Amino acid sequence: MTIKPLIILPDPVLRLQSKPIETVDQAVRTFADDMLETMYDAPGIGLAAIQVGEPLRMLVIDVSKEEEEKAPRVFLNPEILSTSDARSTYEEGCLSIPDYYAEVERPAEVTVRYLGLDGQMHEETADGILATCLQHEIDHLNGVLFIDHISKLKRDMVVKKFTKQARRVSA
Ligand code: GNR
Ligand code: NI
Repeated sequence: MTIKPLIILPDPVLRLQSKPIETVDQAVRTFADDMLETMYDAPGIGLAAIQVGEPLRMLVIDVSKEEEEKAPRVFLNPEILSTSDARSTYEEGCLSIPDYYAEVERPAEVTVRYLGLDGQMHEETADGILATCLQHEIDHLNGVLFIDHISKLKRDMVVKKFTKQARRVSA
């Protein structure tokens, strides 16, 4: 098991379109384990493969509460089949945009189809933080970040701050 370094804004890698996973083989299972370990170490409640530099349609999620047992989930090639008209707002953060949080409104419920590590297709309707997290992660697979859902003024401020920070770090 390996903790992988996270890709941070404004790295253009975060804007790539991720590619479908063709077969569930040992390499895919090992990579899923590495992603889970990286997510728990961060810590975060979700992680998309592109956040560790792999443009693959894989995401991991664990929305269990601290006092509960761990509930690691792996979604391969997830697709949103439908969304509710009802919306919900959560304060979102992203491991690729450390220490920045903003409220984002999204559909309150989503039905997703995905390939599991068992090699089978699954369908599931999610609500609450799982619905929000699935949408946040599926956005990553399409090169979309949660700051794309806030005002341009706020987004420009965040991108500018992280661009300056990246310049300082590499200088
Ligand atoms: O750890 C995370 N927390 C979070 C909180 C609210 C909405 C979405 C998230 S996902 C985020 C981890 C991450 O960046 N996943 O891509
Ligand atoms: Ni994120």
